[in-house]
Amino acid sequence: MLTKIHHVGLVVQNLDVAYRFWRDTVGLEVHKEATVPDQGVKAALLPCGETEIELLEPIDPQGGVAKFLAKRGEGLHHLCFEADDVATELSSAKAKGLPMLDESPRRGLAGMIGFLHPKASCGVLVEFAQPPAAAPTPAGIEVGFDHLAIVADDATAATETFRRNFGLSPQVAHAQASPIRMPISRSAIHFYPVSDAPPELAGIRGLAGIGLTLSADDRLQRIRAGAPTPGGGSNTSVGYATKAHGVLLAFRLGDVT
Ligand code: CMX
Repeated sequence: MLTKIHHVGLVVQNLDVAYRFWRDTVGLEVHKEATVPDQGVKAALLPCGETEIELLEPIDPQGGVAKFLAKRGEGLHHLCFEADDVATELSSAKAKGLPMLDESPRRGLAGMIGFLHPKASCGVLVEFAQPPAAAPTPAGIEVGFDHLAIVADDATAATETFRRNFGLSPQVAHAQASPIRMPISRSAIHFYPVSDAPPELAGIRGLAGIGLTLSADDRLQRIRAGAPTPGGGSNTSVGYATKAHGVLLAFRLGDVT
């Protein structure tokens, strides 16, 4: 079973530079940092509510992450679901005929992991991870993970793919609306059709942005001061108003869980 979004992977040029935004401005803590030679990265996990932000700095110029950075620049790279049994999830994906990158689990920063090919999920690179032990959400966190935004030519077809592949269901009230919201645990994936995506997400296909919940307005002001505001958005509950390290961010003030 897939239980939640374990992390969202972001490619950055340099971890130490990225920490200035994600740790020092947003206020996340670096929970783990390690070099993962077989993935060609130095990587860090920063808890954000019950999810984590994974920063990936390429260390192997021939690796997939280095190629991604060269072609697309810094930005959202993959979505990782937590699995209670990663081997079972990989076998089940294989049995469904999905294109696989890993047919059996291997060790990664987040525990035992395995990847599906992006072709399996509307161009979105998806990982499953089984962490070593169910880690409780750290206390005192002031920033939560609200949602991940995906833009697809046909958002309804994309949600059907995510239903088939990962067992997610659209929230009933959102099934005919835009975005279509597919909840998982305490967060959600929002699917926008290209024809009705917010202007900030125009021209993007696949992973498009993330929404964070902040417990205090002064943190929002700090983030705004620390990163440019492409759309000039001023509303705290709507709009991908800040872009940092290639990632469009939306904010909502509320309780962080
Ligand atoms: N999301 C979606 N598509 C991606 C992608 C990504 N993150 N990275 C590459 N692609 C696409 C490319 O755009 C390209 O598409 P087209 O053929 O339509 O142009 C295609 O995949 C091939 O890209 P490439 O640059 O030639 O790269 P490779 O085929 O060598 O590798 C991939 C791509 C996804 C197979 C490889 O990166 C991979 O095996 N990834 C899984 C492992 C991984 O990403 N590890 C890093 C994170 C580790 C961790 O979380 O611990």
